[in-house]
This record gives sequence, structure tokens and C-alpha cells, in this order.
Amino acid sequence: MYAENGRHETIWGILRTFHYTDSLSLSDRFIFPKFDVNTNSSVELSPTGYRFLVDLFLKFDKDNDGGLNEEELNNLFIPTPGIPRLWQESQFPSSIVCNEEGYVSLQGWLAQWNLTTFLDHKTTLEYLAYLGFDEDSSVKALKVTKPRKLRQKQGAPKSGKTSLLELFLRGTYSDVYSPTIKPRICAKDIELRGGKQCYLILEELGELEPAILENKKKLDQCDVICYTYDSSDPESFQYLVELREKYSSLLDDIPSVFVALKADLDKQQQRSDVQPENYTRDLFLNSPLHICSAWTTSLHELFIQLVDAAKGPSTATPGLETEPETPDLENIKHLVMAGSAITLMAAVSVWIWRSSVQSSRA
Ligand SMILES: Nc1nc2c(ncn2[C@@H]2O[C@H](COP(=O)(O)OP(=O)(O)OP(=O)(O)O)[C@@H](O)[C@H]2O)c(=O)[nH]1
Ligand SMILES: [Mg+2]
Repeated sequence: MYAENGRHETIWGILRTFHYTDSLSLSDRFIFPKFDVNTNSSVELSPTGYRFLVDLFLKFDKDNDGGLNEEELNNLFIPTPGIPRLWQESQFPSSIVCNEEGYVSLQGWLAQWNLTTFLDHKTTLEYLAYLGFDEDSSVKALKVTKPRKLRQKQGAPKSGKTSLLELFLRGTYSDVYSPTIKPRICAKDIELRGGKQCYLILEELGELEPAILENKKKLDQCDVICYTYDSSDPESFQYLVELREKYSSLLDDIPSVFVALKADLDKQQQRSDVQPENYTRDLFLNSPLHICSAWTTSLHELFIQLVDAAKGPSTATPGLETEPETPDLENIKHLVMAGSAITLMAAVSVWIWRSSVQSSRA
């Protein structure tokens, strides 16, 4: 009866009371259904998938405060082997927006699933199966995007990448500097011009940066590189110049956006062979956007530029002289979910890089 009513957590509650363990298992074909993805395509949640996740959230937010506290989250995950490993690796919930109490908000919950699906759709399929998405298969919760061009982000050490991530998620950042060692990833929806929304995935790779630059396959996952430097530090830009020189064959194919951070501090002449404005001009790219972590509108402008670069890669690819093209709106699947005011479209992933060698100098 409980199974028919979709009350999987109750069934598991009963089984656990009687000391059944996880070895009572679902068939592999059900947990890991076949799902083909073309190269250069990525996987996203379908409207049905989003709707299921919204309903799940609402069902388990028992106190109706718009956030899942630890107990509510644990209850939700009872039918599963626990919070996905991928979530633990991305330091969930620091990867998403939480409410004031630090509980997972609906906005953050959906962003986390969006991130999961982008990074490893098999985890999404597996968990939706545990959570009772569909008695036949969880594949209806997903969709494959059209093959797309590449996109991604990277920057000079100590230039303010982590602060940017913090601001993106929480609207504040810390004055205390601590270098990023382990990669940090976060996802959140942003509003574009005209009110459309999109999920932006930002990643700062920490010490993994050199390894990523040597891994073409990993590089392909990313949409835009955002090169960040500190406009108040005369040594900062040269780092980007050298890095781009060293890896030019890989980096030249990828849409790029240059950003000068810490615009609130005095701008210094960069001690590099070429000044940033000339460097970007020679690559037929926009001049570096001057951003200060405290100016929220300038930040928003940056996030929009990143999405534009992903949507119209030819306008943002180094060395490509092209007429500005209209972003491929076909690719932007604009969906409105029933029962919620959230509109969705393709996710854009952006990586922020730094070199461990350089950081020890910084
Ligand atoms: N004045 C000013 N300081 C900033 C701004 N953004 C970041 N900072 C400070 O700059 C320092 C470095 O910031 P992080 O965000 O940690 O830099 P990072 O690029 O992530 O550094 P690594 O991870 O070591 O490469 C911190 O002390 C921040 O508080 C800004 O817009 N203005
Ligand atoms: Mg950092």
C-alpha cells in the first residue's frame, strides 16, 4: 500500500526498524538505466525532473520554513545509501545558496541537482531511482543538450577568485585570505537580460589547475575561461600571459573573458610585456571588465558576459575576428515549471584556475 502511494520513506522506515540493511538492493538495471549522451553534449534535468525535485523538497520541508534542516534532509535521504558522494566532495551545502539558518533552500536544492546532473548524470539517475521518481525508469527526469561549443574560468593567484565565488553565492566575502588548495565548485541560478534564468556553475580548481590543463577531456567539460587578475598588483597580469603562452594550443579554442578584480584599489601599470587592454584587443576580445567585489551590479555584468560568451562562443574565442552574433537562443531551452516561479535554461560552467607555483610567490 505504501509503495503504491509512493511513500518509499515509510517502507524504509519499517525495514530499518526491523534491522534490514542496505543489502536489500534494487536491480542495477533500475538504478543505472541506459542513457546515451553524445560527445560535446551535456545532461540537464527535464521539466519533469525539476518538478519531482520541487515536490520532494516541499514534502520534506515539514516545518514549512523554506529550508531543509539536517533532520529533514536525513529523512529525505532515508531510501538512499546517504547523501551522494559527489555532494560530499563538493562540500555540500557550501556549494549552494542556503537560507539564514544555514538550511538548504529550494533555490539551492535545485542548483545542487543541476550541478550533480552536469557533473555526473548517473548519480542523478541513481538517486532519483532510490527516491521513487518513476516506477519504470528515472531517465524521463533528464534531457541531453544539443552538442555545444566549449566554454570555462581561470586566474592569477590571490586575484580574488574565491571572493568572487563567495559573492556569487552569498553576496559577501571575507577579508581574510586563505589560498584555495582543493577545487571549489558552486552553482546558482542567475537572471539574464529580459528576465530569463540560467544556472551558472563556477569552479575554482585550486592546485588541480596544472593537471586540468593537461587533460583535454576534462577541459572539454567547461564552457568559458574567465581569466582574472588583480589590477592593483603589477605582477598579476603577466601570470595570465605566461599561462596562455604555455598552453596556447588548448586555451585558444575556448571562449574567454578577461576580468580585472579589486577595482576599488588603485590601478597599477601591469609589469607585463603587453598591457591588458592591448592584449585582449589583439585577441579580438572585449577589454577586461573592471570589477570590485563590493559592486554587485558590476558582478552581475560579469556573470552575464560569461553566459554570453558561452552562448555565442565565436564572439569570445581568442583570435577569432567575427561580427557579433546573436546568441543561439535555440539552445536556451526556456522552461517554466508548474507550481513554482522558477524559469530555467541551459547551465553554463565556468572554471577558475590558479597555479600552485605562482601562489607561493604571491
Ligand atoms: N580590495 C579588495 N580586496 C579584495 C577584493 N576581492 C577579494 N579581495 C581580497 O583579496 C584577497 C584574495 O582573495 P581570494 O578570493 O582568496 O583570491 P584567490 O584568487 O581565490 O586566491 P588563490 O586561491 O590563492 O589563488 C582576500 O584577502 C580578499 O579579501 C576586491 O574586490 N577588493
Ligand atoms: Mg582562491
